[in-house]
Parts: sequence; structure tokens; C-alpha cells
Amino acid sequence: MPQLVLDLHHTEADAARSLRADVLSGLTATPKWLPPKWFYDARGSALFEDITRLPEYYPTRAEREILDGAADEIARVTGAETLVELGSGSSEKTRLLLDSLHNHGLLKRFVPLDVSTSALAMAASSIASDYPDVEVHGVVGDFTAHLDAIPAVPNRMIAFLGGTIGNLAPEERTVFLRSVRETLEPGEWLLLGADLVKDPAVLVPAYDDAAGVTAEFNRNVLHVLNRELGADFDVERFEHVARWNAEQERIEMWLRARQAMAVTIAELGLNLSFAEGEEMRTEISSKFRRQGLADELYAAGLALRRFWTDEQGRFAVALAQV
Ligand code: AVJ
Repeated sequence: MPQLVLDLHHTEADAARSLRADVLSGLTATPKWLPPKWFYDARGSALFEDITRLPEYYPTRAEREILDGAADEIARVTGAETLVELGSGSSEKTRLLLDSLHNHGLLKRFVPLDVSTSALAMAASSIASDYPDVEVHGVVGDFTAHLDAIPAVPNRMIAFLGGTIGNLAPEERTVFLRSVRETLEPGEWLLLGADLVKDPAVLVPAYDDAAGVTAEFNRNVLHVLNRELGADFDVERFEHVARWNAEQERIEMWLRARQAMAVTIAELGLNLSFAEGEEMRTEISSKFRRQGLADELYAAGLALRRFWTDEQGRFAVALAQV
């Protein structure tokens, strides 16, 4: 029987509290904004899975291509015995890493960390049954708050894939990378997936696809607020906007009110008004350059050891060491 443990560092009550705090501070700010983590209820997670298969959305395929080619070298260079995965999500790319660590006779333990108990339990149990000699130690937690819950065992590699680092603002990235550095011991590893700066003619359609899946994904956060906080957003009256911010080198997603509206968030006792055309920011997705990433890693105490891109140079996987 495989060893399977789940640690709960983040309960439903914690999530409810942090949603309320985020919505209260974001929707009373100017401009209004919401953190992207609230996209991912069951419907939002399914819509994101659909996004990863869209012709315009290259990051998932590009990262898979990189990991396919680099997994062997990653195992050889790191000698990692424990793979920690932040925001475990879909496990397909994880399995490339698990397989290669396993084939090299290294893999002892897999530690997925995710805010969603149900997503984590599914990922953890499917890995546990497919790798019977590997200990699976899931952590329900938030990667910006609970890295200290990662078990202190030797020879770890933390994988943070998919380009999710791009969701963090520069100051949040600094804090996050320092906390990774603090969590790891000298010699241990960070494997980081990051989307690269490129022509906005490629970037914008990746976040504004022809089939309208990303638009539904973006509006989904309003369904989440309606259900979880008793809000009365008229979701279809918000239009999806994706634009390239050239100064900050990031894609931004916004929701634009098609007309003036009053919105009540019952559980917060909050009454809001939207002007016609008013935009609320729902996500930033920062794009990186090799040197900038190396500098940010270095500033956090992490040394860049390997850097791979896909054939077309769209996406990068960086391997850094404490
Ligand atoms: C999951 C954060 C990497 O920023 O590309 C996809 C989320 N948003 N389409 C990204 C997303 C719109 C995605 N990350």
C-alpha cells in the first residue's frame, strides 16, 4: 500500500476569509481589481484546462516540449529525491519529471501543494497509485503563505510550472522567491516555468481566443462572487478585455462594464457602482526575459544553473540552485 499523507494548512474557512478580505480590498480600490486565484472553482479549473488546449494558447504546449527534452538532464543535474510541486494542477507535466527521477532511481517522495483540497486529493491519490514505491505527502496550502509546511527532507526540488509566477506583481515575486530560498537548504533546487516577452500579436490572442473560452474564464470570477458572497453581478454585462502592458511587460485581463451598474455583495454589506466602460483588473500575467529572471533569482539567493526554451523561444524553464 503506497504511503499517502495529506496535511491541511488551509481550510475552507481560511479560504472563505481570504476571499472576503480580497474582495473587500480589491473592489473598494480604484481601479477595482480581484486576485486571479479566485478564478479556479470547479468550472474555472475546467475552463483553464480548455484554455491549455486552445490553438492560440501556446504556453502549456511549449513548456511540455521543454520538459520532454530536459527531464533527463534535470534528474541528472539535481539528483532530487523529493519533488515538491507548487499549485499542482493537472499532473501531466509533473509525470514527465516524476518518470525521469524515478527512472534514475532517485525518487523517494512527491509533495504536491495546492489550495484546493479536492484537486490535491485527486492528484495525490492518482500519483500514489501509479508510483507505489513513492511516498506522497500532499499539503493543502497557499504557495504564497505555506512553504514552511513542506517537509524538511534532503535533496528537494521545488517545481513551480505553467508560468504562474507571472501572476505575481514584482514585489510579490521578490517575497515569493525569498521564501523559496528560505525554505530550501544549500544545494537544493527550484525549477521554474516562465513565459517570455514576445510579439503582442502572439501574446494578446493567447489571452483573447477566437472561441471565447478565456472570456468565459475571466467572467467566471463574477460567478464565484455571486455564489460565495451572495453578490448580484449581471455577468454577461461585463466584457472580457486582454491587453499588453508594454511598460510592465505583462498581459492584463480586465472586465469592462458594458453599461452603468449597481452591484451588491450581500455577505460583505457592500454596495458598488460601475460606470459605463469602467474596467476592473482580474489578472496580470507577466512575461520575462532571461537576464531579468536570472537577476531576480540571484537577488533572492538563487543561482541560475540551466535555462531551456522551446524551439520557437516562446517559453522558458529555469533551473536554479540555492
Ligand atoms: C495559469 C497563470 C499561467 O497566466 O497564462 C490563462 C492563467 N489566464 N489564460 C496564464 C491564464 C488566462 C495562466 N496561468
